Amino acid sequence: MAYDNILVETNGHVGVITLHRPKALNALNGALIAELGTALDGFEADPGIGCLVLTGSERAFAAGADIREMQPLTFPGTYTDDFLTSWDRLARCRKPVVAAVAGYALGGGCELAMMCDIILAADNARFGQPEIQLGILPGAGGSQRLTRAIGKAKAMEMCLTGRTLTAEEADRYGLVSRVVPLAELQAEAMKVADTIANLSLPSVVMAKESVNRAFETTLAEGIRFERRLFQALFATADQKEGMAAFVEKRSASFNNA
Ligand code: CO8
Repeated sequence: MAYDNILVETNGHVGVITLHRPKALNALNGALIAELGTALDGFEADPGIGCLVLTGSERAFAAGADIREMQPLTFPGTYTDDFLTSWDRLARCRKPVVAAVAGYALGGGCELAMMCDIILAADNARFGQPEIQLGILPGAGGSQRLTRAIGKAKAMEMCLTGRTLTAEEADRYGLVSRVVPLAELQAEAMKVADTIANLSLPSVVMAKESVNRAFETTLAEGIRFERRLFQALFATADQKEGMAAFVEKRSASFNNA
């Protein structure tokens, strides 16, 4: 499959998607989002892939939804077409996705990063929801995921004023898992993804589902959900292998079974 707005490659058991509209700071247009969905479908269906990396350029992860494309939109059109609904594809990804964010992650770019499971930020990363400055508001989950990630006070200031966070602030507020020097970002993201991709896929997918459940349910229901998944993993050969490897003091070799 040929892509015009993203680069797609496989590195061992890791699928790498690079947002690639360099002239527009990776502004996210409909064609790019459609291609992203196709690439995600491909990696999800590929049994050889255990984890994904989503990244951009050194200057921009993505500077937001494409403002030029959105400018002529109307309410009846956006409502009838359910504009933005296709963006959910990334959030529905069952395999883990590591976002490697350098430069601008603004508006839809910040929202895309927040749909990923782990955000690694380069020291030049900037996170923001500047939609308010355009007379709109975050439309791909920003007001919800940002608030859950960093709390009402900080999310409210960002959404109401458009203030951007430095990488160091994003780290301190808990938006990203850690900050690394720009030159090390891609290697570090690959290292994290490779570690995950070499674990047992059923346990990885269940762990992701279980953590995400915490945002959707009560503590008691979440704990029950986690316990059922935990119990289910004792039906896998990988649990036998993982525990045998520990007892025999060797590395485990998982088969995703
Ligand atoms: N849309 C379209 N084009 C863009 C965007 C964008 N979001 N961001 C940058 N570009 C283009 C510029 O127009 C420019 O193109 P050209 O050279 O043809 O004029 C090129 O990228 C380079 O940009 P700048 O010259 O502006 O670069 P600077 O270094 O001076 O500034 C900034 C960088 C600060 C990032 C600046 O470009 C900027 O403010 N961009 C817009 C940021 C923004 O407002 N983002 C939010 C957009 S709204 C949104 O995301 C809604 C989300 C809803 C969900 C998703 C719906 C699809």
